[in-house]
This record gives sequence, C-alpha cells and structure tokens, in this order.
Amino acid sequence: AEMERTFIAIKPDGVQRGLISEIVSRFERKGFKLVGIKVVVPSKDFAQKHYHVLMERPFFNGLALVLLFAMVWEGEGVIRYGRKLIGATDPQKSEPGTIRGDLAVVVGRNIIHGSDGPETAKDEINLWFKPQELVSYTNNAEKWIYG
Ligand code: YYY
Ligand code: MG
Repeated sequence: AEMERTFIAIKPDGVQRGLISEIVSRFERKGFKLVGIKVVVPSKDFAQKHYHVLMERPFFNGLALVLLFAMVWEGEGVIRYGRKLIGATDPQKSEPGTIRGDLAVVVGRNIIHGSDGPETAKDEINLWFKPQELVSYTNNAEKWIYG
C-alpha cells in the first residue's frame, strides 16, 4: 500500500460542541491509522501561519484557531479521502454523510480542517507536530483492511 499522512484538526467550534470522539471515530472506522494527536492552544501569531495563504481574504480575521484538537492520520489515499470524509467547505453544500454535512451548518463554523494536498499535508504536519511526536506502529487490523 502507498501510505501517506495528512493533517486533520478539529477546530474550536468542534471541540466546544463535544464532537471530538464522533470525528475521530469516522476516520478510525474507515481504516485509517492515528499516528499523532494533541490538544493545542496556539498563540494568534502561530495560528495565523496555518492559514497564511488566506491572509488577503475578508474572512481571515474570523479564522480563530484558538483551540485545536490536532491529528495526523495515515493510510492509502488518506489526504484525498480525508477531504471526502470532511465534505465541502460550506456545510450548506456538504453532502449528508460527510462530517460537515452531518454536523455543521455555516462556513464560519465548519468544525474541522483537513490538508488539501500532498504539499500542504507535509507543511501542516511540520507546522503542528515535531517529528518525535509522530509514531510508527503496526496496526494488527491492517492485513484485514489492505489485504
Ligand atoms: O480547506 P477548507 O477548510 O475546506 O476551506 P479553505 O478554502 O481552505 O478555507 C479555510 C477556512 O476558511 C474554511 O474551512 C472556513 C473559512 N472560510 C470562510 O469562513 N468563508 C469562506 N468563504 C471560505 C472559507
Ligand atoms: Mg483549506
């Protein structure tokens, strides 16, 4: 299997609403592997690094990542499929069955972040996690997930 890693974070609205276990469970049941996890209360400067490409957008100042449940998930196709599990940016357009479709209503409170490609995944993992905070282990269910 071609393993890759992606950065997934439950944003302050998702944490405050008690949706951590619900969201973790969706990635876990799919068959992806959790290789890093922590709760972070970043400084404003640090949090703004995460969304630096959106600096010029009108909603930039509303992106208050004051509290994050940060994770790194590993698996075949996890970057792309993680985005599918999350759903469209605007929950009004997210399909039912997706995290945002099922659990959120407006774009400014869409509860979860996921890297949008291999380059951003690498950058975001490096921004939020030190190498020693990420683990490698054998999940004994892997042979039943991947064959
Ligand atoms: O990757 P994704 O989170 O689906 O969307 P981005 O285009 O990267 O925007 C990041 C973040 O910004 C989005 O999750 C909510 C917020 N946002 C917004 O509040 N209003 C918009 N019109 C677009 C994005
Ligand atoms: Mg994005």
